Amino acid sequence: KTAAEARYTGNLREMLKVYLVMGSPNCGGRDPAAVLQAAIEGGVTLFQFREKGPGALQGQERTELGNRLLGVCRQAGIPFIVNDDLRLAEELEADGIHVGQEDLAQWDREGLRQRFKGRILGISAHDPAEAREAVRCGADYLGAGPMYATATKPDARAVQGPGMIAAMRAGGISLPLVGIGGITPEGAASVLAAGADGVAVISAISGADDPREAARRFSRPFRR
Ligand code: TZP
Ligand code: MG
Repeated sequence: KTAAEARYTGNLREMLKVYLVMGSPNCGGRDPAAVLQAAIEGGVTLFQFREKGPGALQGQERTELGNRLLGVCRQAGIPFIVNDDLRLAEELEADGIHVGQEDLAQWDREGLRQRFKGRILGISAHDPAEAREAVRCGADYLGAGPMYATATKPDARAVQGPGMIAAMRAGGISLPLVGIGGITPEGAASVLAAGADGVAVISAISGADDPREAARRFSRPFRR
């Protein structure tokens, strides 16, 4: 078993509860490692490094930041997933990869799954047909969105709402699943009620004045 396999064959549904997605452009000039650390203290259960958008780091700087954030995750015992960049995921020995439908189109199904064998494979889906396709690709979990209006991803598809998750569940999609897009602590309840295992969040945590408290608010529904 690889280190990633040994560590993260755990319960993916549990890990997906409060899923922080971010990169340096989302942290308002603060050190992303400090933002991540605070968010984990507040209850983040999984992290995705998504270094995208205006001002995103490239090349060596991007790799170095990834490595630092990986270190924070390892220290805290939460999985570290890379968005889109398969080579970066391999270079960093990330615990998984998350790809969109556009990225998926570049790969034959078996190729992508084989390449990340033993690691977490997340795939975005915008409707039940895309969800079924993601399942055929061997996805371990789905990201469904956008739940609500978002300013973070300018090329996001039309808002689907929590109803899309209910439609996926009704259509027989039983895979671990998170909602994404414009989710606030208030908006999270409907996403979970629709059948999501958790919520994936960028701005409501990484852009918050107090990322620890923001993460805490997202993790509250899961405490008992
Ligand atoms: N995919 C669909 S919406 C979105 C992504 C990456 C952006 C989510 O960001 P925020 O700030 O939580 O709306
Ligand atoms: Mg993508």
